[in-house]
Amino acid sequence: MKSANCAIALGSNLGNSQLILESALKALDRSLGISVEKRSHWYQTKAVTLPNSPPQPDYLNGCALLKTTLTPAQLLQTLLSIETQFGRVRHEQWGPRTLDLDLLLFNDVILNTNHLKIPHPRMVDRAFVLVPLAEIAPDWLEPVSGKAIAQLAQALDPSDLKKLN
Ligand code: PH2
Ligand code: MG
Ligand code: MG
Repeated sequence: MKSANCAIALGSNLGNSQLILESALKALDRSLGISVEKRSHWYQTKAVTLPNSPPQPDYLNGCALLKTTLTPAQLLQTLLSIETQFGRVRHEQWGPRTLDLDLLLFNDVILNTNHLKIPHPRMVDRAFVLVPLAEIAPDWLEPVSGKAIAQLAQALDPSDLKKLN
C-alpha cells in the first residue's frame, strides 16, 4: 500500500509529561497503518498562552516523523483517540493538557477544512514546533511558504526552549 510521509508535534504540560510523550510514541507506532520513523529530543518550553489567560506550567514538546497508509482525516482521528487514551480533557482553548498531538505536515498536501488544516496554520510561528522539527526534517519544504523547515526555524527566537538529553 502507498504510504505518506507525515510530521506531528507532541506536547504535554500536565502529569508525567516525559512518560506520557514516550508512551504516546509507542501507541502511535502500534496503531494500524502508522509507523514512527524518527523522533526529536524533548524540549522544555515556556507555555505560549492567549492574552489574559492564567499562567501555565512549562510544556515538554517534541516532533516525530511518521509513515502512514491512512488518509489525513483517518490519521487525525487516531491522534485524537490517543490523546483521549492519555486522559486529555478539553476545557478552555490552549488550556493545560496531558497530551496534545498535532498534525503538522502530510506529504506536500495543503488542506483547509473546518476540522483539519494542513500544514498546521500556527507551526511557522512556533519555536516549540519548528526547533524540534528542524532536528529531524530540516530540508522538508513547508508547502505554503515554500521554505525549508530549517530556514523557518532559524527565523524564530529559541530562548524559551531548553533541550533535554
Ligand atoms: N500548545 C498550545 C498553546 N501553547 N505552549 C507551548 N510551550 N507548547 C505547546 O505545545 C503549546 C503551547 C496549544 O496547542
Ligand atoms: Mg497544539
Ligand atoms: Mg492539538
